[in-house]
Amino acid sequence: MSPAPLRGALIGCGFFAVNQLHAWRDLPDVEIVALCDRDPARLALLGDQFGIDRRYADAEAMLAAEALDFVDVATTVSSHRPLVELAARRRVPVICQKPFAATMDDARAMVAACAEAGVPLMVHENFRWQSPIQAVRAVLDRGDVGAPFWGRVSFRSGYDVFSGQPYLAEGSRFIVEDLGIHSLDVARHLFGDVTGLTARTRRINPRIKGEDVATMLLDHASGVTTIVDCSYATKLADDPFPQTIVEVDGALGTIRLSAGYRLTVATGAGATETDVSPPLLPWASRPWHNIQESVLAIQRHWAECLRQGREPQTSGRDNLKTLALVEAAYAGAASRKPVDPEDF
Ligand code: NAD
Ligand code: 89Y
Repeated sequence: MSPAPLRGALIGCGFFAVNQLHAWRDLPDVEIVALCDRDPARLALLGDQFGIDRRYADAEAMLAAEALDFVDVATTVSSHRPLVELAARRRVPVICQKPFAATMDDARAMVAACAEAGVPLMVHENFRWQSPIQAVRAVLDRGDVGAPFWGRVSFRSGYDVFSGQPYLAEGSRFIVEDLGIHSLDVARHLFGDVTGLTARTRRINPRIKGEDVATMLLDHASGVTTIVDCSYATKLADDPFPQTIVEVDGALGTIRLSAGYRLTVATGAGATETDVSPPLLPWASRPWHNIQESVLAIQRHWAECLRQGREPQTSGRDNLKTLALVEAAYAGAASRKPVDPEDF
């Protein structure tokens, strides 16, 4: 007999949460039993769309009233710490969207609160779960190109992200905290932890407050050197949004994940080109389908880890290292000096 579905609740019924709710609905062993948003219109919209009748304007009230196996926090960053600490106090396992926290102090406090309460905590850091990125990782793991010595993780686009997420235009920080955070996590996933970082940032779009271009040079403990670059000011003939382009040079060959989800592996034995396009899930829409599929993958991973008592890949503890790279990038861009992520 299969076990009873995990009972989850979601807090924050905004722009991105709809993807999370679709993905939860795709997982037969999970049921979202309650929703929370302080905006009644958004709560009603998603409640009606997904047929979820137990609705709350206040997260504290929801956690007091519902018997939950986990809570999924899909709000923006300013509410992450109070909501994660609330879940810890209530001893409810918690997923928190990226960026996990606005400061390292907040992030450490959130990790400590969950650890002290014995509560699993995962950051919804989904880009490493995109199937094209997983395909690159699989080639690296097979050893076909030998030990990597150089890499590039690149995201360059002119896509208007501000219409769906207007808050992205308003903060003093933009691309590193919002998008570069994913690229930095992908770099960690592919090449390991980072011991040094040099960064340069620019703001090109005059209608936003934060930086929309960042170029970072990373030293990995593995000896690999990488470039992580991102831009929302790059106007291309074929905008690849939201594809991450990856290049790897290894001792025995190269990997290129190019626009159009083409994966080319070249070794002494010749070259192969594979189409690693993500599937278009029934509820997904182009060009977001790549991100949408990774939402399903990370949420499946969470459910498996929760049932098996395993630490998720992007646990709160793990994500402190990605967040430290974000802080290092801002500090390094301001000082124009190389920085050690350990200092954050
Ligand atoms: P949004 O502003 O559209 O939605 C947030 C919702 O949370 C709003 O409806 C708001 O009313 C609600 N909310 C805020 N604080 C609350 C609280 N304390 N209690 C109850 N409800 C509360 O934001 P969004 O664009 O959906 O982004 C949410 C998060 O998802 C952000 O952190 C963003 O960076 C992240 N995001 C992640 C990805 C990804 O691929 N992982 C993609 C897009 C956005
Ligand atoms: O918020 C961002 C994210 O996490 O993925 C893409 C995005 O929606 C805009 O940069």
